[in-house]
Amino acid sequence: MITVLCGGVGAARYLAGLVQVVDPASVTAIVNTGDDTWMHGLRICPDLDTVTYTLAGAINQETGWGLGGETWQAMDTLRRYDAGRAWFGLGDRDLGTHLYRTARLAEGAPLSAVTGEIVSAWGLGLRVLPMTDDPVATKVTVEGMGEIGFQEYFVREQHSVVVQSVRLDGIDSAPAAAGVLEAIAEAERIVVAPSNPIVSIGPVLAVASVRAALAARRADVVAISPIVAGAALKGPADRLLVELGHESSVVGVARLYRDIAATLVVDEADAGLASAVEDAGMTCVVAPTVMHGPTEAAALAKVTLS
Ligand code: FO1
Repeated sequence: MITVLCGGVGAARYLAGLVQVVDPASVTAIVNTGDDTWMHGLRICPDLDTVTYTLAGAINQETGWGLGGETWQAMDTLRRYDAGRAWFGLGDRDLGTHLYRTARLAEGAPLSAVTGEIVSAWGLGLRVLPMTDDPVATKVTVEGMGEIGFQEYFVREQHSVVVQSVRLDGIDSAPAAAGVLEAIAEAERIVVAPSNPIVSIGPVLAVASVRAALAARRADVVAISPIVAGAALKGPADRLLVELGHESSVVGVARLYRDIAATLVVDEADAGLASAVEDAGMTCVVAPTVMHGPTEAAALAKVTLS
């Protein structure tokens, strides 16, 4: 069994490679839910949906979120009533997922059960679990604005504002979702996907029982650096690291992960920092980590399993 800690796009690409080289039934993805939000009255779980849609081959390839072949008629109607609400786009096809999830949660089903239903309806063989069934909300304190929700920071402000701190509302009392701790305890290999260490992997590691379970398996945990040559391939991870006092480099990533992971996979572009990663307390493996497509993703998956 292989267990993967996941954020959104980078994790989804890694998983798409992994299921080419191992039986999908042996894979459990534990996914960040700190990005989750209420929008237009619906419960939105962006990272869970990005993982699901990517593995189903249904993701919008251009954006990395939502479904391909989208139309936007519902948003046009919403804009007619109040254009100010339309900064967060829900496509007509994607809406079905949020309607279903919101209805099932209102019926009392836990998020992990609803996620299982959605994943199986898309015909996927792997197990996808939210890190917790409790609502956890990533909040960002931004220069000149105070504290705002994660999607307000990421989408409305296009993450072009200066972040002073990040708070995970609800994390202190959040238990791991059913199956999460077992998936960590029983896996032969645990992989930390190349996702944002602060706002994607950070919330997963901040679930106290998850962190303790990982620390107990440290020798078998392999992380992939989402920082290549000092920069994030996608999103604001590099700026966020610096704004919050970390180093935007594979060494900065190693310092964040060294307590829960023994090994860090870094890109060939960072081969020169391998000894600094080792000095920071992690075994360093140098390999191509940039996933241009399925071939590179499968090759990276093999590296993390070897
Ligand atoms: N990202 C955007 O940049 N603009 C959007 O309007 C937007 C809508 C959206 C709807 C559903 C969903 O699952 C994701 C969506 N995202 C959107 C992506 C999302 O905000 C972020 O990529 C993640 O939260 C960061 O991992």
